[in-house]
Amino acid sequence: MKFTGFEMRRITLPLVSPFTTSFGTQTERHAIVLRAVSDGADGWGECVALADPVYSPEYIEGAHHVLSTYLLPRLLAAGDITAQQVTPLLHGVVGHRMAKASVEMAVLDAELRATDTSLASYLGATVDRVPSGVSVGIMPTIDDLTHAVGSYLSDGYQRIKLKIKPGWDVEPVSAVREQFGYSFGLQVDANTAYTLSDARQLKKLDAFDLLLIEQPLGEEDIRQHAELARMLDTPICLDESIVSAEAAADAIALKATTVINVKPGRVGGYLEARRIHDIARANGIAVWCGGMLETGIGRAANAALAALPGFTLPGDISASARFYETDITEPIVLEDGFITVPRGPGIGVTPIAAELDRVTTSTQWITA
Ligand code: SMG
Ligand code: MG
Repeated sequence: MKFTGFEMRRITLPLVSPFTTSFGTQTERHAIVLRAVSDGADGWGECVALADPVYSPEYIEGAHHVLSTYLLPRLLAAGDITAQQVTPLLHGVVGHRMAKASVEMAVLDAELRATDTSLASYLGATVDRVPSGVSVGIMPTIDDLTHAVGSYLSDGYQRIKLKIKPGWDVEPVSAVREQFGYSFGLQVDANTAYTLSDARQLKKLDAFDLLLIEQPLGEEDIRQHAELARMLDTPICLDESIVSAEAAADAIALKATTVINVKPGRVGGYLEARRIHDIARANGIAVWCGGMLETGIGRAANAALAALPGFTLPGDISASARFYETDITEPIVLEDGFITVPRGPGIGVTPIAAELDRVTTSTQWITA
């Protein structure tokens, strides 16, 4: 396809409640919505970089800059392209995977819409709905936490993930198990907040039959994760560390991870995400789809990815309402604990013009 331009919108969506992780509290989601305009259909992409470089080196202002200055001009200069060519074309720019992922997503969506194919069937989805999990932030008190967990369980969420950090780990997990029992999947996510010297504390989590502990140590601590994995019964799941299929293959080979959180943004796009799924599956490693507080655009696309056969654990793909009062697409909804895999052309959802306008804080066009 030949792309004539990209519309980049900066958007701000208020969260229904503050979301606290080991690296800070968010009260609104800042994102970039990208529209690829072509000689065929238009395509939509979303950049999942956070406002600040606290989860990974990328942040929204930087993503905007690299998109407008480097990535989109290179793509527009390339002429006729396919989605498969986006990553190789942008290879000369180092890093910036979340920014690159948004470009590939918009191009892929346009391509699939033009051929009336859904992202789900293009990727190789084998199910029509995916089990839904919810990520629960660090709360001011244990009471606040159990109240939130109780309400998500009554919504029907099949799995609960608790954010943890030093000082907020064994106590919240124990309180949730005590109050709600063992009949649902429970896991924790530290977002790199620990070091190997915390192994004894983390070992205490073994008592609560957790599905996994996500990214306890630093992004680059692959060997130390392997050491920790030998000490714990709870499976280690890497998130931040897995930035590519190569990183996934290495972490698996080094036994640093027995489960992988796949996030398309973190790894540079849905095609790389599928590669990680394939590598993990070939190695008997379970994967699940992570979340970055996506709008309906990313949420719909993540549901398509999570429908691949290696995604054997519930993902962080919750309903739009978990974070947003009003989404920019038709809301993604929870039905009996599942999210329906969109089967329309491309990502299967389109932003509602008035809603998108309402949350847009600035718009920039990059043209050929
Ligand atoms: O989209 O449901 C979601 C958020 C899931 O906890 C979530 N994401 O490390 O996995 C993770 C975090 C990254 C974003 S925290 C602001
Ligand atoms: Mg995580």
